[in-house]
Amino acid sequence: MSSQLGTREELPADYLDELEAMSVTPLWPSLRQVLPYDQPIRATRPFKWSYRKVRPYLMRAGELTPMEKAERRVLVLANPGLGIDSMRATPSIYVGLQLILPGETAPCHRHTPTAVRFVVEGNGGYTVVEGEKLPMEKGDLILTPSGMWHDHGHEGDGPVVWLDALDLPTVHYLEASYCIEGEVFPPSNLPDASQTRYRRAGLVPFQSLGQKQGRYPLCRYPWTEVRAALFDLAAHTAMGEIVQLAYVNPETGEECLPILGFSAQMLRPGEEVEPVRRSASSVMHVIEGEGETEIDGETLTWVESDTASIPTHAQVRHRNRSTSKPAFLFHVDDAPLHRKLGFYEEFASR
Ligand code: GTQ
Repeated sequence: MSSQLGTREELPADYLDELEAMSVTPLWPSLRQVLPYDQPIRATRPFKWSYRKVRPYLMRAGELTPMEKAERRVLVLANPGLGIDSMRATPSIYVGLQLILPGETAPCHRHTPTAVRFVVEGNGGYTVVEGEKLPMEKGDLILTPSGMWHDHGHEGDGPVVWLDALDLPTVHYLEASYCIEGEVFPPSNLPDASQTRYRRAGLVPFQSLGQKQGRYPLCRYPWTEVRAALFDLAAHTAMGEIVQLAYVNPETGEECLPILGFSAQMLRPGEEVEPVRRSASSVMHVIEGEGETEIDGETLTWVESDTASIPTHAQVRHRNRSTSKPAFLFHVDDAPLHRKLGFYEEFASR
């Protein structure tokens, strides 16, 4: 380790002024801010948003702001450690709760950021991605990859709410975030690809081997199937070992999307698990159940539909508080980006 580094105060004022006039700055006084020892400096706080608390304000937004004035009626879950205006739950993950009321439509657009939706409550919502109509039932994961036209609608009764997760912070940071408005695609009458082309793991349409689709092949992952698959995995996994399934591209087996990754985890009644400490940041959303998550020594308690931020490099422990019912968590992380950038890491427990 190098010895104590020099500070700005040790430098002559005229020297610093002349550097600044040239838009030049010395590195060494700030070096440890950008290259700290052993672990990154993390502004992101372990933080939980209670759905019970936020929901009334989302419903109020439904009264205060018509869809024409919102385009997307969303309350953004902004991590207090990152500054509420930066609209980030973690350095790379944007999440918001979107409300759509019966009969409403959210206009068709496409944008450079990639979005996914995870349905929180209500029936009858749908997203159309370039003509493919994707039903949105509680727990379903719906993908709208970068550049694909999409609009939302609601044909049922009562409010429909979903959690949006976007890679917006990274795309915006790159000064590459923008959106184009378009005409609504006429939805096809066909069921979505999760019900037709990709019914089971390990099976893909034969023709797809010869000619990959230009577009992302599967934009809906129904919760009923993910939940059943978690039960089957749990039946053959020792207690205390992690029961978690990653959502992947059925044609390549790789992560669905370039920046953010998605997975679903089951905690059996009374179970406590400690996932491996990882370099990636994440957001967890409670699909079902009640419990608590300890993040770097801070305990967040949670119930159904709550959402929480987990900083990079955090030590995490999840506990299902119920001794009779399973709990299910949906996770969004930025591991795909870390892997692409070559610095994804998992650490042995301390
Ligand atoms: O539904 O397309 O939360 O464009 C933020 C930006 C949702 C959407 C958000 C968006 C959308």
